[in-house]
Amino acid sequence: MSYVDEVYQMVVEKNPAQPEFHQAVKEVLESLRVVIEANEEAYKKDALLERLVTPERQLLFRVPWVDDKGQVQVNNAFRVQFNSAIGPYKGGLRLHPSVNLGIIKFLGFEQIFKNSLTGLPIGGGKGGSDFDPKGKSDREVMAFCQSFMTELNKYIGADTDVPAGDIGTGAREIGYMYGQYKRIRGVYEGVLTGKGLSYGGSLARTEATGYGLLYLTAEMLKCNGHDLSGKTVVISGSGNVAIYAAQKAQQLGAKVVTVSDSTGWVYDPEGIDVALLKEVKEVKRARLTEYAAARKSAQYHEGRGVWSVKCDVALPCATQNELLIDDAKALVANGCIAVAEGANMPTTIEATEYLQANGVLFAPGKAANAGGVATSALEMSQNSERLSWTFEEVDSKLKNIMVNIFHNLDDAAKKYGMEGNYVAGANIAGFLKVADAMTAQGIV
Ligand code: NDP
Ligand code: 2IT
Repeated sequence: MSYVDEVYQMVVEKNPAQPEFHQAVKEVLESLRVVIEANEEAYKKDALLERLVTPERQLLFRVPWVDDKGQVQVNNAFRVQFNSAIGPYKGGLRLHPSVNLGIIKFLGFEQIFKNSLTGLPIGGGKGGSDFDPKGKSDREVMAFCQSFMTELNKYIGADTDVPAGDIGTGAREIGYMYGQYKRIRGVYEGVLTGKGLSYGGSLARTEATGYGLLYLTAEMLKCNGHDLSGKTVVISGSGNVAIYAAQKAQQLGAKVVTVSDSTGWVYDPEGIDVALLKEVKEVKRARLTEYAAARKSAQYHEGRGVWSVKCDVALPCATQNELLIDDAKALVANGCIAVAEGANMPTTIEATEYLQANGVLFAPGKAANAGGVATSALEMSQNSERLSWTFEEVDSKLKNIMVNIFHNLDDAAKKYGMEGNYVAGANIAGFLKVADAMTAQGIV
C-alpha cells in the first residue's frame, strides 16, 4: 500500500464517526499523491503526513449558561489547534447545532492549507460549539459567549491562537467574547478578528470573504477567456459570505438571481436586492420569507433548489456538502461554466469530479474563500502596529492576495501535470509551504 493510502486508512481507523474529517483528508491526500510519491521515503521517515493529519492539540469543554427562564443549559465546545508550523493558530468559531469534533477537525484541517495559500504567517485552527444562536435573546447569546470565553481564554492569545467568526458567529458574538477575554486576561490585544471598528476591527473584514470570492472567480474566468460581467450567478446561503458575494458580483456587472437559507430559497429574476437582503438578515435576523414578502419579483420556495436554476456561475456559500452529484449534473446540463466555493467543502468529492470532468472551472473553498482569513491576518497586522488602514487599502491588498492565490494554484497545477485542476493546485501549493516549515523545524 502506498504511504498516502496507509495514512488515509489510519485516519479513518483512528477517527471513527468523523465522515467530514475523512472527506477533507481524502481530498487533500489524493491531490498530494504525486508530490508525496516523488519524495516518499523522506516524508515517511519523518511521519510528515501522520503529523499533518493529527492536530497538535484538541480542546473539548462544557459551556454552562443560564437561559431567560432561569434554566441552566449546557453546550459542548471545541478548539482544535491543528498546525502552527507557519504561524499562530488561526481560524473561526462555528456556532451551530450540528457542530461536533469531526466537523471542527475538517474545518481546522482545511484551514491549514487555506492559511498557507494566503501567503501570510498564520497556522490552522478552528473551534465552535453546538450552541444555536438562532432564536436566542441578546442576553442569552451574551451569557453563552461569556461562559465560552471563560474557558477558551486560557488557550488563546494574540501570538498563540486567534479565533474569528464563522457560521453563527458574527459581530455580536465576537464583541461579547472579546469583552470577556479582556475582562479575564486584563490585556487589550488582537486575540480575535472580525472585531467591531470601534475596538480594533479592520475595515473590509465584514465584506472580505464574499468580495475575495468574487476577485478570485473573476480572475479565474478572465484567465480562461470569460468575463464575469453580464453573467448570471446563483448563490446559496444568505449569511455573511453570501451577502457580500452577491454585492461584489453585482458591482462587477453580474446578475445574482438566488439566495437560500436552511428552510428555503429565493429566485429573483430581476436580481437580488442586496440592501433588502441585508435588512432582513443582518438587522432583523429574519427568514428569507420576509425578503420574498417585501419584493414583488421574488419567488420563495421551500427546501433546496438553488442549483436547478439556469446560470453561468454557481457560488455555494452556505455549508458543507450542500452541492451533491445531482446538483452538479443539473448545473452542467444548464450550461454552468464555473463553480467557486464560498463555503468550506460545500461540494462533495463526487460532485467536484463530475464538474471537473465536464469542463466546469472549479475553485475550491480553501482558495476561493481565503479572503476572509487573509483580511483577518491584515487585522492582526493593524492591531500589532496599533493603526487602522483605510477601506481602500485593505480592499486592494485583499484583491492582490486573491489574484495571487489564483495564479499560485494555476502554476502548481501546471507544474505537476494537472493543468486546470485547481483543487490539486490549491492542495499542493498550500501543502508545500507547510511541509517545508515542518521539516525545517524538526520533529515537533
Ligand atoms: P452565516 O452564519 O453568516 O450564514 C450561514 C448561511 O448558510 C445562512 O444563510 C444559513 O441559513 C445557511 N446554512 C447554515 N447551515 C446550513 C445548513 N446546514 N443547511 C442549509 N443552510 C445552512 O455564516 P457565513 O456566511 O460566515 O459562513 C458560510 C460558509 O462560509 C461556511 O461554510 C463557513 O465556514 C464559510 N466561510 C466563512 C468565512 C467568514 O469569514 N465568515 C470565511 C471562509 C469561509 P440559516 O440562517 O437558515 O441557518
Ligand atoms: O473558514 C474561515 O476561513 C473563516 N471562518 C474565517 C477565519 C478567520 O480567522 O478569519
